[in-house]
Amino acid sequence: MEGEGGSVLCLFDVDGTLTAPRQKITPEMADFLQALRQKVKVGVVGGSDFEKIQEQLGEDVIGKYDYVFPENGLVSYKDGKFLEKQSIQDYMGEDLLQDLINYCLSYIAKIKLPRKRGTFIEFRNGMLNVSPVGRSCSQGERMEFFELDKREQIRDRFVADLRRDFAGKGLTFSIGGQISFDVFPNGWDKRYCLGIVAQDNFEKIYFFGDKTMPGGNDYEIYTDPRTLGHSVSSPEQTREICKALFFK
Ligand code: M1P
Repeated sequence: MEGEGGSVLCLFDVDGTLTAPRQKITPEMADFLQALRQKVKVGVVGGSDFEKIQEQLGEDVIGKYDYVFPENGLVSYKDGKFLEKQSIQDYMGEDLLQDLINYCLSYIAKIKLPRKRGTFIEFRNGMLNVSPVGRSCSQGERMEFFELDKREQIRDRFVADLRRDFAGKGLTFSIGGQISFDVFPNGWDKRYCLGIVAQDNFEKIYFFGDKTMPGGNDYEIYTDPRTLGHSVSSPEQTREICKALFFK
């Protein structure tokens, strides 16, 4: 409960909002969220898959938060229990899926980068995650690609070409992290989790995220009329805003 009034849910993005990108949550932030849970329900909604969210938020992540939504909520947990998951292959069909995978692999094969590693496409339940450098890069290689990408817009150009060549196929291309972008059916962005929490009839749903600009993977849920959106630039700012909202 918030103050004296109605039922409240706070939904948090993970990377850049609760943690530094792809890093573990700090003990201070983890403790703060448990204190917040005494006042409101707390959920996390990340673009990453369950394993990465678990690495970042802790082994017992589903026991620590009221809702855990990996992959934008295409996989869902509530009160420590698995709820449901989607299947991108069932939804898209093998034909379109393979056209997309083949396109991405050919595109990546034609880019010369300072370094390439492995896992260029990660196949998840509700999305494909595509990384030109490869997800198995080290932290140093990740930062090297991220800096290069800022200068040369490698992902922006890749995504622009995909949007042009897959126009009308019902797909969304979303840049949420540092070395990759996500591809999923239209509507399978972070708003997807709002459909799941709707059954719990919250009076207010706050959302906190850092990629809230158009094209960012928090944009849709941040601007959705069902949420009270807050744009943050660091975990520290997330904590300060929550303190002002819920601990006064
Ligand atoms: O949560 C934001 C993004 O985090 C990762 O991105 P990257 O590895 O590029 O930094 C990925 O898990 C991505 O799917 C996710 O959107």
